[in-house]
Amino acid sequence: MDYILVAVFSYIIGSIPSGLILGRLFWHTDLRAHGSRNIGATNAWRTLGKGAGIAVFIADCIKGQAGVLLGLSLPGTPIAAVIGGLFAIIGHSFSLFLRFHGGKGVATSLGVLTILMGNVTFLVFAIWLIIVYKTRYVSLGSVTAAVLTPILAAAFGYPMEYILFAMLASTLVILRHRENINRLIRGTENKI
Ligand code: NKO
Repeated sequence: MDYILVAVFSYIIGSIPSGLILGRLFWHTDLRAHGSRNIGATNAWRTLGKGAGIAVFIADCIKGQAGVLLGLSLPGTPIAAVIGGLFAIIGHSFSLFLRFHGGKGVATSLGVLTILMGNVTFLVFAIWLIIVYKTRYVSLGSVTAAVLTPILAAAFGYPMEYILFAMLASTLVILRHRENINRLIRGTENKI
C-alpha cells in the first residue's frame, strides 16, 4: 500500500509541467509552440535563453529528487526509492495535466540519479556536457548518457534495484527521443 502511495504522489509531482509553467509565467511563451516543441530544458534554452534553460533544468531535476526522497521516507528496501524516482520520470513524460503528453525525462532522471548514484551522475553529466559542447546536439548527449547509465550502475556495483531502475529509465528516455534519433540519422536534428 505504501508503495502505491509513493507511486501516485511521485507521479503527480512528476506531472507538474515546470517548463510550460515557467515559460508561460516569466516569458509569456508556450514552449509547445516553438523550437522542438518539447517542454524540456533544452527547448527552453533554445527558445527563451540560457536563464530559462537553467531554471527549467533545476525545476525538472527537483521533481526527480522529490520522488526519490518520498520513497526514501519509507523504511526498508531501496525499492521504494526506485518506485518514487521512476514514477516522477513517468509523470514528467506522460503528464496528468497535459493529457499524458510531456517531456523526455532527461533532467528528471538526472535528479533521481543525484540521490541514488552520485558517481554515476557525475560521470554521465560530464559525458553529456562533452558531447553537447563538441557536437551541439543535445539529444545525442542525452541518448548516449542514457545508454551508459545502467552500464555504469552495474560497473559500480549498485544494488539490483538501482540497476533495474537505470535500465527502465534509460529505455524510457531513449524511446522519448525516437524523433530526435531519426533526425540525427537524417542529419536534420536541431542544434543548440
Ligand atoms: O528539444 O528535443 P530537444 O532537442 O531538454 O531536447 C532533447 C533533449 C531533451 O532533454 C532536455 C533536458 C536537458 C537536461 C540536461 C541535463 C544533462 C543530463 C545528463 C544526462 C542524463 C542522463 C539520463 C539518464 C537516464 C537513465 O535531450
